[in-house]
Amino acid sequence: MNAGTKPTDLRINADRLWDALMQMAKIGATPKGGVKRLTLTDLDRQGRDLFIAWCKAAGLAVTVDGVGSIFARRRGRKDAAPPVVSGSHLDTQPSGGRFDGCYGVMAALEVARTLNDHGIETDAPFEIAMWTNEEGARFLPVMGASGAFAGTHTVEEILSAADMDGVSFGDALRAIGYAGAAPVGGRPLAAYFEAHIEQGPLLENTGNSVGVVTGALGQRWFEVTVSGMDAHAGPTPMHLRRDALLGASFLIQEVNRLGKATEHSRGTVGMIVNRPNSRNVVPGETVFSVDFRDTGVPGLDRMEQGLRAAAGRIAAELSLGIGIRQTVFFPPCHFDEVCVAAVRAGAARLGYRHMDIVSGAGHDAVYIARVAPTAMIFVPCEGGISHNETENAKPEDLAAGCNVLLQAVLAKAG
Ligand code: HGY
Ligand code: MN
Ligand code: MN
Repeated sequence: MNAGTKPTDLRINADRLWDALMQMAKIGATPKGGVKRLTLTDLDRQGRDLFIAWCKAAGLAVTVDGVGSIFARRRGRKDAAPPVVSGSHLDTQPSGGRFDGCYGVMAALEVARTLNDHGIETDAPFEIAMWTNEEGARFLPVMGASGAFAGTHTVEEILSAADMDGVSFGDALRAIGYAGAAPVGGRPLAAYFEAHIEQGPLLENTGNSVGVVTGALGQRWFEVTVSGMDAHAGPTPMHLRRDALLGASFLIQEVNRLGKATEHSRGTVGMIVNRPNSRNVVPGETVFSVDFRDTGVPGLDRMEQGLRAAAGRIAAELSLGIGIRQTVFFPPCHFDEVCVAAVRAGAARLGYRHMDIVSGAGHDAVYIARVAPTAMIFVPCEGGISHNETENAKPEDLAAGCNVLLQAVLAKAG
């Protein structure tokens, strides 16, 4: 480090960070300016290859674990010590944006590049983590790889999951050449920090550049299967039908009503498959997703009970079978006080307007918080829009969040 450069004087290279984001956004770029880079597709492979090339150019040692998560390690003076880790994900939603996930991986890379620029040696090693399949858009469970690292899912559970075409996670992982040899989890981390866009409107509406994330909503997801009977849309009288899609429509209304019942609760149906999905056939089967979120488990329980009660009524009224299978559950999480304080101190020291905030979205940090002291850093995104191709963020806000990340990492890595 140049003599006289105090750690608090350090700043990341905002242009290099923006450039890395725009380079990565080219892989899976969509006509509306978003990114479609579904996990374990060839586009994901291209993004992973580019990320690894950048890590190697920065002198980092790269390993891949058994569910495809990538770790890029920068040596520390005490190299046997547990590493300080920062990262996020490179997979996107089908209509995703340029920043969700990618920002956290590129911000961690920018931290490593900045430490290199200034010849800084930290006590603890610094590692960048790129977690496979955070989004859960192609394979359940959501955040499956960071969950496996934290022991919330077995490796077998993750590898055996199948997508809508019946392709298994393990086969897709091998097909892109990222079935790594490193064990999944089971090693200590000194701390984990994840930088991410807020994906909501709070920071922008209150004029804050940085969100000090204190925790995240709990989530409970279901797959609902409504079974009726395929029938001809003409000769079949209305009162003799067992219309699965009609039953699903009443349940979908109920999910929305349950989500609206309190200020912090959320209820969403995002995915639906209707069979046989033919214009003149009464649908015999409809399968759809339910995503409940709340600040407390009692709220999740309330919504589950409401869903099951409504299903019982609708099944009886319309002579349908209705199956409800839980696919994801994690309680609300509270991040580590010391790590949260390091984020808050970094924002204050650098003079950024900041506020404490609870994440409505799940993140890999939610699972890593179970095995390591963890905190997150949010930056605003335009209009709070995300999981949308128009997702946008300002270079100066992305730089601010990355500068805070650098300070938090230095505070923990020594
Ligand atoms: O669904 C979520 O909260 C995250 O985007 N996976
Ligand atoms: Mn994300
Ligand atoms: Mn997302």
